Amino acid sequence: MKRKIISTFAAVASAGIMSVAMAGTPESTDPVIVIDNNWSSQKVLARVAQQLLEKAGYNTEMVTLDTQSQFAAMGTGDAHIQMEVWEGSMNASFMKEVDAGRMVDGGSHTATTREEWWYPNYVEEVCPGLPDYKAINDCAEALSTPETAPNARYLAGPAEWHPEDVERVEALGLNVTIVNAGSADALFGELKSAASRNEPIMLFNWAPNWVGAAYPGKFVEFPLRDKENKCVTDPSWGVNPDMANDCGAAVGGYLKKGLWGGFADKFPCANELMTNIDFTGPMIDSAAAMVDVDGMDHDAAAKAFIEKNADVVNGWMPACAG
Ligand code: TMO
Repeated sequence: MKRKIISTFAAVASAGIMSVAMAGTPESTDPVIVIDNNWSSQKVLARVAQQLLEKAGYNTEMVTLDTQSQFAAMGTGDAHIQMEVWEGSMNASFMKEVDAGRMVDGGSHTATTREEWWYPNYVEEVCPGLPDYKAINDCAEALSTPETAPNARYLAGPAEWHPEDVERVEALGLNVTIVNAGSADALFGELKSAASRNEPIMLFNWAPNWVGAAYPGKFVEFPLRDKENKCVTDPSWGVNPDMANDCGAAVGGYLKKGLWGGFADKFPCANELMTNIDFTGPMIDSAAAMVDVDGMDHDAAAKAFIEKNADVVNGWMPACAG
C-alpha cells in the first residue's frame, strides 16, 4: 500500500515536471544565434552551446564573425552568444557594449587565459635571455629569417586578433618584423615545421590550447599590464612615457561568456543554461586537441565532448529546459 502511494506520487510529480518543462522551452522559435570564430576551442565550445540549446528545444543558427566586429553585432541583437570572450584580445570592445547596456557579461569560466608571444623551449639555446622581452633585441639575428633580417621575426596570428602588436613593437623599441599567419592552422603549421628542424621561431600562442602539451615552451615576459588598462589608454603610463601599449597582454586573464543585452528577456531558460556553462582550462585544452591533434571536425568534437563530460554537462542543464 505504502509503495503504491509513493509510486503514484512519483508519477504525478514527474508528469508535472514534464508538462512545465514542455511549456517552458523554447520561449521563442526564433533561432538563438551563436558566434563562430576562427580557432578550434572556440569553434568546439560554440557547438557545445548549440547542441545543448537544441537539446533544450531551441532553434539555433551559427554566424561567422571576426573578433573585432563581433560585439557590435551582438549589441544590436544580430548575434546572441559568444562562448569565449578573451580578456587579452577582446576586453575593450566587449566592455564597450556591456557598459552601454547592449551586451551582458554572461559570467566567467573557471579557466583563466593568456594570449602572448611564445617560443618552444629550444629557442633558449640561441637566446638564453628569454623569456625576458629585452633579450629579443640581443638575439634578433638568431630569431630572424631572410624575409625579416636583421630584425627578429614575430609570427602573429591573423591581424584581426591582436592589432595592438604593431604599436607594442614600436613602444618597446623592438627590432622585430611582424609577419601575420592567415589562420591558426598556418600559425601552428609553421611551429610544427620549425620544431621538426629545431629552428628558432617566435610566434603567437595562447592558453588554454592544445599547443603547450605538444610543444613545451614559454610565453615571452613583457612589462606587466596594469589592472586599469592604463597601459592602453594612457601613453604616459609604463616604460615608454610617450606611447601606449608598452606592456604585455593580461596574465591570468578572464574567459567570459558574452550575451546580447536582450537575451535573458527573449530566451530566459537559455539564459540560465548559458549562465551555468563553465569550462575549466583542461576542458578547453581537450576540446581544442580533439580537433587539432585527433583530427575530428568541430561538430563531432562538440558531440564527443558532451558525451565524455556527461556528468558536468548535465549539471549545466537548467530545470526549465524541456
Ligand atoms: C583569441 N585567441 C585565443 C585566438 O587569442
